[in-house]
Amino acid sequence: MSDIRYNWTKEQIAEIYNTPLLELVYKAATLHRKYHNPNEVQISSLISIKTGGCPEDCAYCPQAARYHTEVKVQKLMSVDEVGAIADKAQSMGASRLCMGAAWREVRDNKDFDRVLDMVKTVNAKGMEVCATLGMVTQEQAQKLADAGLYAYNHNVDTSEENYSHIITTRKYEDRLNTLHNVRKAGLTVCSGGIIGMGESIDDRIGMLLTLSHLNPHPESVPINALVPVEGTPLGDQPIIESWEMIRMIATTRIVMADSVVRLSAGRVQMNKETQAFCFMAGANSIFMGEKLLTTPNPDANEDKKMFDVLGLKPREAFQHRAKREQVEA
Ligand code: SAM
Ligand code: DTB
Ligand code: SF4
Repeated sequence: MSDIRYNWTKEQIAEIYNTPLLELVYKAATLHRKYHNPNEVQISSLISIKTGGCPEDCAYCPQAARYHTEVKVQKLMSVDEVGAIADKAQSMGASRLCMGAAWREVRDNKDFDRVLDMVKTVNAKGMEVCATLGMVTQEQAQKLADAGLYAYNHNVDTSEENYSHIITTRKYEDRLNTLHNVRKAGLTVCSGGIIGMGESIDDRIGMLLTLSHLNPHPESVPINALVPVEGTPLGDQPIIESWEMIRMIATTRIVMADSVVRLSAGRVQMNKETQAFCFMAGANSIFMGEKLLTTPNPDANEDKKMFDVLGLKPREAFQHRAKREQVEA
């Protein structure tokens, strides 16, 4: 049976998720080696191009206007500012840059035109450019693609069943529609979710079921550990156990063998041994830089040290599917 499948059942994913941990990691690591170079981890950088004041009610998010957090609203950055941050990130080894805006959806206005210019500027540097701007229509996604966007990030975040407990201002279906629009515009898809929000194991499995039934699979799957932020409804959630993150990453690696699995938010809460275990289990990207969008991230020099200790090399841009073609040849 092919490793790349779009018809996993809930029972099959549950069986994988519940495999004894060391056996699970071994299976995931075996597939990881088949489809990816295990000595490479992509360094990505995040820029919050427009921060805070978001009308949505995502229970985890410090940028939602309705929650009282320490996030200060900042209007859309200039193209020059973004260009300068991209240069710095690239000099630190980043081959991908993700621009995030605290928007519910993209509107066809001057701000969007400016984002298109940002995309052109960063694309010209030879980096994979990703954007996460909320819901988009197919026409808007096409404009982003024409400007040189490589990927669009839009997370399903959790299972369909759990969605309304986390977000009420839009539906799961809206999320899937945007992913469809992005795919139709020929962009690569980046979609994953968050664990540690109080969801059940069934919800984690349900989320992977949704993602693995997308055909093609999202080329990029970020797995975030909740960063609990004071003032948000999930501000008091306990930090998840490292083992849960490792288990989730390994399961993701197995059900979407040739996707890039991103060890995303929550690394400040993890020691280097846990992160090494995540790389072993199939994670092949991290966000580097002092901040994610609004919350802290490990120190870049510490990350460099971790790469040295583990003998990891930064993965270059545009490597996707090269290995799969090799496997299938
Ligand atoms: N507004 C756009 C949207 O919601 O699609 C883009 C930005 S939004 C901040 C991108 C993703 O960041 C969310 O879908 C969620 O998965 C993740 N995220 C936000 N706050 C987080 C937190 N406190 N901990 C972990 N992940 C978080
Ligand atoms: C994703 O899945 N994680 C990143 C990126 N995609 C945009 C964002 C994490 C944000 C964590 C909370 C914050 O820093 O505001
Ligand atoms: Fe807004 Fe995105 Fe935060 Fe939801 S996750 S509140 S849509 S910025």
